[in-house]
Order: sequence, then structure tokens, then C-alpha cells
Amino acid sequence: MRTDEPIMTLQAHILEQQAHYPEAVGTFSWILSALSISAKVIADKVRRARLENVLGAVGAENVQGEQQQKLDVIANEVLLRTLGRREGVAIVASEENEEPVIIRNDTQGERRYCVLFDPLDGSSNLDVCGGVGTIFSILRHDRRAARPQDSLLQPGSQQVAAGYVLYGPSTVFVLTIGQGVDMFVLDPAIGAFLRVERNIRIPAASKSYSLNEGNRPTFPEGYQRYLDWAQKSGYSARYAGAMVADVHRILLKGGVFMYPPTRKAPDGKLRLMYEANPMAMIVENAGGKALAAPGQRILDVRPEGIHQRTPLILGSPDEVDHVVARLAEAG
Ligand code: P6P
Repeated sequence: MRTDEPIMTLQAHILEQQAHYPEAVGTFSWILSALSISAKVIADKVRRARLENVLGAVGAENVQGEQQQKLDVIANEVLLRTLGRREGVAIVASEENEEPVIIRNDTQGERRYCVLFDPLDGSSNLDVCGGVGTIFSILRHDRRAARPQDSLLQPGSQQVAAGYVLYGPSTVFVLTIGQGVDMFVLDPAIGAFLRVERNIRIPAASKSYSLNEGNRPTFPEGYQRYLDWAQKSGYSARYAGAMVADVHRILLKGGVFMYPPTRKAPDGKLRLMYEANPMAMIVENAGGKALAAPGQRILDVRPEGIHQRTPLILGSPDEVDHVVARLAEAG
């Protein structure tokens, strides 16, 4: 952070953004504030996980059929408890809950919002002290929806905000509220997220790709063709096994992240509503591209279920174009 810049906390940034909307009464800002508090609490629990013996699996599967980690449950409860108290929240949907949680179902009054999240993305990295994160997406609650939960099934282009928290060597909060993408780092000495970068722009190109090459034998032919091309073109491979860590690296350094269809996951593995959509909003608002397939923006996909999965290709515009070109060659 430049020493000639004023110290701007995340809370002050949220209020600064609110000032651009004269009609705003603060309910949206309070939701962002709840996410900031949740991030601080989760960061502390992640740091202390081994000391407090909360690593490892719970011994149950979540709705995704994945082994639930103890910290998945803890992080999920922290978010449910902080968001549940915010007046502006109508519905919360989590990777860890099969059904959405209807917090408020009134049909009149102040605007309300839906908050969707993956509470601890990449949690299998926890046991080996790898990067993990929280991903969130905020939609306006649609009171006209036939059922309250149907209000969630909006395309990603309708998001009013999206962001993630990366629990790494430092705790980083990345947020977009419709225009630019801004980055904050937690200063544990004062317990505040300080703004360190404004209006991040993703590099147009960078010879780096990120995907699980262990699945290569079952990728569609176009992805195989891309990997052959990239390896002949001097590309590096980087893969953290946690979407937040991989996407954050690409946001700052450039490159392309992919989760193609595989035999095990024919629709891709990552979830549209609370992984692909928020990351697509961030990447596009930073000048990148985010596709479910060639010619299909992630943000245009019309969701049919809150846990539906999607393939994805996202990152530097030139690098996404290289992938699309190889997929087109394969026909
Ligand atoms: P694979 C973590 O489980 C996750 O949901 C994402 O964070 C990550 O990008 C992906 O799955 C990793 O999946 O199949 O490569 O282990």
C-alpha cells in the first residue's frame, strides 16, 4: 500500500461506495459488513485449526457427495449466524446446505437480498496448510418469485456484488460491487481489512494454465489439443487445487483457469451459483473473460438448480481465446 495514500478500511470503502447510491439506506452495506466479520472469524479458525484439533473430515458427506471437513461446518455456521442477523438478507444458500435458508419472507418493505456462498472452498487443502477460501455472490431478492427460493435462480449477470476471501500467507478480501475489483488485506494488529489495490486489471496475456491434468485422459479432445499446444508454446502449469487460490493468482498475474467436463464430472465439477458466477463477475470486471463453453458466458447461464455444476474457462482474455481456438479446431 502506497504511503502517500489515505488508510482506507473495507468498512470505509463500503460506505464510500454506498454514497454513490443516494437512495441506499445501508442494508446492502450491512451485508458486506457481515461478510467482512465472517472472514475475520474464519481466518482465525483456519490459522488455529491444527492447534485446536479441528482439522480433518467430519465423517459425513455434504450435498455434493464430498467429505465434509470440520472447518467446512464451522465456517458455514459463522456465515449463517452473521448473515442471519442482517435486516437486508431474505435468503441464504450455501454449498453445505441442501436447501436454501429462508431468513425473511415478507412481501413489503425494504429491498432484501439473497446471499450465496461456498464457506470454505478447497478445504481439503487445510490439512497440508494450503490456500483455502470463501466465495460469495449477492443477488437482489425477487419478491415476485413463485416460491422464495426461486428468487435464487437468476443468471450471474444479475449479481449486485461478488467476492472471495483467500486464507493464505495473508488474508485477502477481493470485492466487486458492479464496476471495479478492489483488494483488501487483513491487518491482524488492528483487526481491519485495509485497501491495498483499487480497480485491479487482469493482465491480457500470460503463458500459464491451471487445471487438474490428472483428468486429462477423459477431457474432450479440444482440451487435449490445447494442452499439446500450450506445452509446445512454453507455458507453465500452476494448480493449487483450490479455486480461490488459483483464480487469485490469475487475477494478479494472468493466465487461464479451467475445469473441463470429465467422465466423472460430465457437467464439470464447480458449482455455477456460488463458485463460477462470483468468480466470473470478478474476472470480467477486471477485464478478463469467463466462459462455460465457447460462445457461452458463465454470467448468461440460466440456472435450474442452486447446486448445478458447470464447466468453466476463465482468466486473461488472450489466454481464454487460445483455449477457445483449440476447442474450435477440434470441432
Ligand atoms: P479437483 C475444491 O474441492 C474445488 O471445489 C475447487 O476449489 C477446486 O478448484 C476444485 O474443486 C479442485 O477439484 O478435482 O482438481 O480436486
